[in-house]
Amino acid sequence: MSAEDPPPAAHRTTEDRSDAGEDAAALAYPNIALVKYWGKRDERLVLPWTSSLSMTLDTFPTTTRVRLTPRHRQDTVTLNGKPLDGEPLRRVVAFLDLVRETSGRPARAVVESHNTVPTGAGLASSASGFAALATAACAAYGLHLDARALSRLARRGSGSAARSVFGAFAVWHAARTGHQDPDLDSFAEPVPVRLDVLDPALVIAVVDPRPKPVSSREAMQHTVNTSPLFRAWMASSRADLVEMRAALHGCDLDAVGEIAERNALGMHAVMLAARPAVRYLSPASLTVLDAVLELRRDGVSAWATMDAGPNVKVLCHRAEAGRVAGVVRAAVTADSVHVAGPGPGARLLGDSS
Ligand code: 2P0
Repeated sequence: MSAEDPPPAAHRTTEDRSDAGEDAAALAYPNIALVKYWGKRDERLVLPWTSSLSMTLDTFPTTTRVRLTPRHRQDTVTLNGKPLDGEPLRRVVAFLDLVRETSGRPARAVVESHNTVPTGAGLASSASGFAALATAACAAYGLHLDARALSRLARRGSGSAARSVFGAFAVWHAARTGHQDPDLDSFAEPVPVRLDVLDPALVIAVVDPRPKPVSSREAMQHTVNTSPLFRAWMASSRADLVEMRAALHGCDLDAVGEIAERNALGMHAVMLAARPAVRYLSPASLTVLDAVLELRRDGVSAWATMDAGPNVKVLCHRAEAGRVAGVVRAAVTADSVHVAGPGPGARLLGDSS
């Protein structure tokens, strides 16, 4: 954060807000889960069956501006200059309705969002999108939330957005079983990691930038409803989280990578077992997985993770990211290959009026 930047939304007080409501802009980065979220136990409240853990990136930010327009009868939402419609618009309006209900301000809004990540290609555009929207909308509607409450709000837009409220490593807690108010109990928080020792990078191989044919929202619910492996997935993912926290605490990149790779493959296995199967991986994804295996045989710490799309992210040391990117480029016709490090949490941008 530079000296000119305003402090994050959560740390601003009423007195130091230069944009005292009505018009605010925010920036947020995507995150990649190393222990995945796949399945909700409550679709309305966006409560996951299992906790998840991710790294927020320093690439592909989303910038979102929210302006209140009390004279308008509808919200207007654009993404990269194009008006949203259908389900994506419905989700943003439902999110704004929640902000209106919480803030007690009924005004409609104009939302302008700019994504630098390919939208809907399993590169976490909804995480950065809803984290930026939550941060900007809170400021525009005059809602003063701390970071935990902001992550709970962002969760209602898109589960993974709860984690993008925070920088570097974050865990998103599933509400504890039997908790009297699970909505209050499901939030993200930072996981302290000595980044200089762990020295993590993710090499992102975009093998196909097109939007996925099935949304993750739809695919995960279909998995919950039909996959006979779902219970086994929950048990193994819960165990993975415990081991992942220990591996991060110990700054052991090989252990972190091993757990992340098996967790991602387990998530794809549980969806492949759904009826009918959900298959996001393509032949190009498997080619990158082979290249990663080859890198490990050559003594390079490289581990793969894949989300709701065919693109592969390879966890490695930053010092070796150039070599890893070169091997991936040589193995597959990738649309592009990027190197990302740990990035910052969501934050308000300076006065946007
Ligand atoms: C994750 N994914 O943990 C997992 C791994 C995709 C694969 O979170 O329905 O867009 O909006 O809560 O957050 C993508 O799902 O789904 C996701 P909703 P979201 O990153």
